[in-house]
Amino acid sequence: EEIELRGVKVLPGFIDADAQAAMLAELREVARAAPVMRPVTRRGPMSVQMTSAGRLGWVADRRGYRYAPLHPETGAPWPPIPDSVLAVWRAVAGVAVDPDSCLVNLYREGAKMGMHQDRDEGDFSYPVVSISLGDEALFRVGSVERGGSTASIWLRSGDVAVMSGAARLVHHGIDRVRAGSSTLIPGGGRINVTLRVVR
Ligand code: MD3
Ligand code: FE
Repeated sequence: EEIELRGVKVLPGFIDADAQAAMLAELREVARAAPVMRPVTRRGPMSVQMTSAGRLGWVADRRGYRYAPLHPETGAPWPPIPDSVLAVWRAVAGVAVDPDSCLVNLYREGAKMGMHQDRDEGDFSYPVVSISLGDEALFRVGSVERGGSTASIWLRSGDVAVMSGAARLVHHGIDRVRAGSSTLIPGGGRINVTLRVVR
């Protein structure tokens, strides 16, 4: 069944266990070609580690953050978006265009992500699609304006979320990850994959 939370559509268990394992194997290849980094923003080092696939990756440093065509440490182009990931976008995004960015967020124990908006993309009429793998995470959604009330939901391995329309610009974050709630990822933790049309 589909759950709607402040306009965010959550599809629980959209990806079955076998497909999750296959996707994880493809993501391991992404991380081999494009090593995960801990972004450092003006607010300091993030607890989430990141890498990307696709034409553009999300990079952060003291100068700010932006989409870039090359991995900042290897200087190489980002690897292609895995087929298993692209298939999820094509099934749920509802647009004819493929994503040009696939951000891979790795949450090891204790990692979280503060409330923010995703507004570094050029056209907010395209959706953002998010895939959760591994440990469960408490996802919080607010509104387009800063502050105000919020609502929360646990995202579990295999869940897919689609943010489109008014929900595309809502504030959101990950409050905490429940360590040991999944055995999918060796060493524990959570991976979130987000797909975007950046242009
Ligand atoms: C709502 N990632 O990468 S996924 C991000 O679990 C990000 O790693 C979180 O926020 C994570 O920017 C949350 C759910 C999500 C992703 C993108 C959104 C919710 C969103 C974009 C707009 C609105
Ligand atoms: Fe976000």
